[in-house]
Amino acid sequence: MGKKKKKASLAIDWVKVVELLLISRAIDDLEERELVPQKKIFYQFSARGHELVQILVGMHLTDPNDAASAYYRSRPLLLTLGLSVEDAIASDMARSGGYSDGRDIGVVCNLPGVGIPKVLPMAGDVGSQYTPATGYAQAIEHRRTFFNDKKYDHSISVIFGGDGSVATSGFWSALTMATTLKLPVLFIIEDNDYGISVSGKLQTPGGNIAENLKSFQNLKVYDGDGTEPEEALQLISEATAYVRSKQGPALLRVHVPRLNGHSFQDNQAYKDDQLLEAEQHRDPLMKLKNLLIPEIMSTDDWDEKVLAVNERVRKDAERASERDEPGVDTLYSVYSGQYPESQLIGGLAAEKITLPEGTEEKQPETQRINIVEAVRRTLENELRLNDRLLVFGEDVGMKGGVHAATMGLQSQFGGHRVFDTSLSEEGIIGRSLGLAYGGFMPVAEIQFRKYADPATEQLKNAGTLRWRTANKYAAPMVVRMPGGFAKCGDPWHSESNEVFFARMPGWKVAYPSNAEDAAGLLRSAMRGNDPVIFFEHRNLLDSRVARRPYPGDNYVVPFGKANRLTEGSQVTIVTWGAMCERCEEAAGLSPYSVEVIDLRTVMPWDREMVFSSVKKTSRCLVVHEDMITAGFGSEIVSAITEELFYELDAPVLRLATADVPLTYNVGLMNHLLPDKNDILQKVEEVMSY
Ligand SMILES: Cc1ncc(C[n+]2csc(CCOP(=O)(O)OP(=O)(O)O)c2C)c(N)n1
Repeated sequence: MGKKKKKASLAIDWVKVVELLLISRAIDDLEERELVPQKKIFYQFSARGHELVQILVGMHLTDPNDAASAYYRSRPLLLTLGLSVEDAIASDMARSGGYSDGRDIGVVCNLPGVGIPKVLPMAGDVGSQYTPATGYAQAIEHRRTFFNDKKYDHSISVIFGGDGSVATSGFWSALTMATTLKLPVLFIIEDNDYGISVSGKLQTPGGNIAENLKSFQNLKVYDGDGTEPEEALQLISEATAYVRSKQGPALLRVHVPRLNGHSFQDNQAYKDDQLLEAEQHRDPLMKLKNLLIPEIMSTDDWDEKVLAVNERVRKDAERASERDEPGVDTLYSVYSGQYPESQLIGGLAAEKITLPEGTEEKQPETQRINIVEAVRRTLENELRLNDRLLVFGEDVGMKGGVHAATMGLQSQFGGHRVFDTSLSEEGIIGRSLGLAYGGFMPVAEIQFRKYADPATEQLKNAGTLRWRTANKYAAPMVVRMPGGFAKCGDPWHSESNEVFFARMPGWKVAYPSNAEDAAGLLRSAMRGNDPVIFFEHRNLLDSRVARRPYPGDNYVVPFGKANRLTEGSQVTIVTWGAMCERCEEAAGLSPYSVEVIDLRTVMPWDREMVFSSVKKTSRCLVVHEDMITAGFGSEIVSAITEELFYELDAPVLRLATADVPLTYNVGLMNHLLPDKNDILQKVEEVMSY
């Protein structure tokens, strides 16, 4: 018996490794040979060639609070961490249960371990796995350092990706976060030289990310062959031990072959025969067999195992196919209150932490404050109330934010509660997801609404998270963002475009028009269990008209509850944000009796109040600042027309900005924005029918 083999046999349960690898192969075989051709499965990605590394990593995730962020080729990892074969196949067949209860494709995985290592919810976008998993590492770090929580003392976050994924902005954003903050993250790059058909040399110069990152500060780099059992084990043991020892992040690149097409449909015509054959010679299953036979297993043992595994997988597949079709009970449910129970992982609710509900009764102070101060005071109050609440973003720390809404909070609560981030919006929102998974309430600032664009992928995924994991995971968070016109406009700082978020399932959207509502809505959002976009209109931040007395430390404004600004009987104006002031002024000057409704939240919006007002007036005008085409006003007009057609005496009209951005030139900007004269004219028009 070779010396090397003895060492390997002592270090890990190789029989278990074999068993898991055979199970993974048997599932791939069954799916490819039968279930896909029979059209029982539509998406099939084989893990052949990648399994050994994933299984060995899975066996090193031993801490109850470890987390892994997986990939569509990660089934061997999930099987190692406890996924049942039946669940794996049921997910692929879109049957009930599984990862998503039939909502998502069967390779987009998650495994919500509570008190055991978990697999964070994957998303279909390559590269999107990196920043949430790094945010989870920040949660680990925060818990052990500032809560002195011993349960997280040795926990780590592990992220899997392919050679193609190292070109994504998510990868670089996460790498920056992990290395600047020295977080307990292990990046594992399963490098099979191809991203579908594209060479790894187009993803990073020379094709080897480990080589290129050797001089990256605060990053320990490992590189080796992911098909050689002992070498892979050595690398994985060292890399996981390094990250567990709190020395900082590490990156492990393992070279593996992809022993099949990218997915079932891919025939690999872009690889020549020589390469295809050479890849088969690197099969880790064969290398494992050579290592274990005869020292640890006999050939008969091996063959018996193969038969037993195939038999078991076939039985589990039958059970999976006998499972019910998923039900429709919660098919439309995207918010927390729409499910009978709280999510298993994410935010305070999953940890059974409850905050006071708050009250709609005001306890107003005498002095009027502006929106900036209302936001600052509310953040301050909630930071005091809830030690899981974290405030972060670009410049929110010592500077107090470019709009001064976090002024003084860092010195009061410390740099661990109120902190600056690197300049990556994808990082800010991805981190928020990870922090939420780790049991925190993230309150992120995006400096200007337009600069949320780079975070779109993470924002969308945060919104659909609850739905696509069938309420297993959720990421409640608040994302504050100033937008809209100010003393001048421009295409970058003045965008409103709230409709974009209103169309992202799972998000609630607040757009306060005054300081009192800002305090109440922000508090509602921070004590809630859903993700919220919180607009802070630039022109209202310090405006005289938006000032109100601070309504008290427990004051909340529920979402979906509009505010009637003026009572009227002849025409209803529905509006929100900075247009409220203009509509109210126009109502005062109008010869007609005008009812102005401030929606306060556009998602959800108060259909009840709007409909009852329009029933009374029979005429309606919707006014908003955002561009007119497909703006949120279109939704309101459609809803009123559908519901109240026979009650209307005139078509429901819209007044909004034309379909161009606002301008730097003040005269041009004012020309574009609806003003009180435009509103009066439009009221006249709606009354003229
Ligand atoms: C943002 C995004 N762009 C494109 C795709 C389509 N796509 C899916 S997998 C893939 C290749 C990824 O290659 P790699 O990271 O090397 O992983 P491998 O498949 O080789 O394991 C592409 C382009 C995607 N899912 N997401």
